[in-house]
Amino acid sequence: MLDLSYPRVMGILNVTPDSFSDGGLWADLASARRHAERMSEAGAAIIDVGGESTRPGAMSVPVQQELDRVIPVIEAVRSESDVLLSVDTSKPEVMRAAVAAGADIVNDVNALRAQGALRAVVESGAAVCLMHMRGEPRTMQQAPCYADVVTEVLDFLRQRLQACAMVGIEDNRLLVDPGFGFGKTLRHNLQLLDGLDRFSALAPVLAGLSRKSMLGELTGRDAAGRMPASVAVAVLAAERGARILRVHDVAATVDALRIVTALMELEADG
Ligand code: 9MG
Repeated sequence: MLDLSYPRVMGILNVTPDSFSDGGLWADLASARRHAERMSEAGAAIIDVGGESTRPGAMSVPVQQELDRVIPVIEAVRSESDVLLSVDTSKPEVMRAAVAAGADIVNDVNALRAQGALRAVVESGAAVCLMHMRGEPRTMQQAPCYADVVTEVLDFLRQRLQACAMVGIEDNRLLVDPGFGFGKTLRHNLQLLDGLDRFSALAPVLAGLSRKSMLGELTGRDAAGRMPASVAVAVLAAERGARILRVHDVAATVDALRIVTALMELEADG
């Protein structure tokens, strides 16, 4: 459904009161719609709608609350635009309702490990992004430890791809994501970025680094001041093969990725 021969941008639309960077900004329907429209006009190929924060320390919300947050937004954006929509959720009930409301992709930070999640995706016909997370958001940053983070994350994603294949989710519906910041230290995140090119052998790679705390650790800036570092790291990820960049700052990232794309086209021309 999307040409991934060059890197594309996924714009973040959190309809939550407590996300780490934009919590509360787009919580009412009118501002969520406007923000989706602006991101789409700025060149986002996908809008990722989330109704539960996955920041470190975040608590899970009840299914009905998540449904009440995301479904009206998905219905509204779908009724006025053809932009691809993904739903950021780990709950099978939300996956099913979101796809029925017009979502095209399930973006699951839990890689379809919840009971019933694999079935919900097979039956919905949606594409899916399988992300690696060690632990759960509430506790994941408590002393994460790996012998070899790249190999362990690759092994995990390989197993989740196999689980998808076994229930009949076709390869062309699958994306993988190493899960920057999800149960990883700064060093783990840098090792994953450095080794990102190894993930493309599994499936097209989605990378989410935008405004994350690793960038705060490196630059000393708060979330609002991390745009330049976010754009830089999106370019580095794209150069290492990432095909979808999940970002807050759509216009700046689209501009930067045009340069990566132009270089890719130059190389392809010989
Ligand atoms: C929901 N969400 C927050 N961070 C993310 C990331 O890095 N990747 C994906 N796929 N989803 C994310």
